[in-house]
Amino acid sequence: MSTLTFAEKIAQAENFLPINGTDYIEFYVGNAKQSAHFYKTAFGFQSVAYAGPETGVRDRASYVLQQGKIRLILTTGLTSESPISEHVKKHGDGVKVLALWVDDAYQAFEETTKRGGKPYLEPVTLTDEHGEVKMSGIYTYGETVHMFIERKNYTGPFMPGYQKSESTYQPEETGLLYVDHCVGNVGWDRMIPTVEWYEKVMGFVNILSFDDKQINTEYSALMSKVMSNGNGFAKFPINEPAEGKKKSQVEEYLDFYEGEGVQHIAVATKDIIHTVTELKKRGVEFLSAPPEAYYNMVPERVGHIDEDLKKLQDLGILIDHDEEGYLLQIFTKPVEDRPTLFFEIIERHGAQSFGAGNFKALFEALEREQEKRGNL
Ligand code: TYF
Ligand code: FE
Repeated sequence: MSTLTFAEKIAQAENFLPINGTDYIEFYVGNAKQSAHFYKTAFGFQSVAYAGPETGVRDRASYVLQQGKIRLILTTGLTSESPISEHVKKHGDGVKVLALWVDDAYQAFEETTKRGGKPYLEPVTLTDEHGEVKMSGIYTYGETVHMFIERKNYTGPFMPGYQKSESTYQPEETGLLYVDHCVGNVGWDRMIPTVEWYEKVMGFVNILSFDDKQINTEYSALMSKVMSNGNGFAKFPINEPAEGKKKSQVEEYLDFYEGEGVQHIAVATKDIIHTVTELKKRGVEFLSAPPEAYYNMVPERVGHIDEDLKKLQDLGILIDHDEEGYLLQIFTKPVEDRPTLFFEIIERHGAQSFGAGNFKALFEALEREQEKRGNL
């Protein structure tokens, strides 16, 4: 066991790619109008900006939604030849872009591509009456992309090419605040090369590892390593399937996504009881709660928590702790028909870890769903 704290590990990261946080997450979907409606109605996002035929963009439609610091873009292709439609045909709806807010998009491209990053978008400067946005991008695992977004003095709704949304339907927010981490699923023997890619190309450090002995319930086995940048604002755990009694949950993902991609997006809240109550009211489906015995063990396993344990149990919220504090978390079912992307809602009280103490309860709930789908 390493004796360094998370802060000490993170401080060892290189600093050639300063990151201020997640700028946006872009999904490629079959019907962006309806997906945007889902994220507004069910998750409490609000419309910010739009690009499409009405704004002079011919090949796609993109809806920009926001809640707290989280920006989502739902994008669809308008013809079968569109690369966006190709992406959706292969993967179903899923995450195409994890965009990072940087100080210098040209430098980010230069520093990462010279270390072996594969170019996706050469640096460009976009200008309109609201100012300037600079961007560039490189590929990460699968067909997923990291965009680097530099916005120094831009005052428009999102970026040049987008107009302010005209939607008057703005459901109340559910308390989602910022992106805590985004997890990628990669293929067999691909975790180590992906981790090394984040170290070499992005200057990230490995802050936590789980091997298949720790993450192995009756069936579902995986290995995981958490990568972080130098200030902890960008955290990307990487999962790889492992041999178990039956099919790993990561393998199920890879089969249905038809490749590597984003498995879950964890979003932070300051009041998980309120947030989850609201999400459930609006139809968001969560994995089933662990058994009674799990909650009976919490006082002994975790110690004091500020929240009413009974309320957490009623909602099926999981509780874990580390040397620095505790955390509360819960996982949605996949948000599309293919068993691929899902969301995590997380409230941290000091703990900077990822809920390893919940893996057994969580993966048993995941397996109950895998079983229903006939994929175990
Ligand atoms: O991000 C994490 O590491 C935790 C745990 O399939 C986790 O949220 C890991 C793998 C997985 C689901 C959750
Ligand atoms: Fe997570």
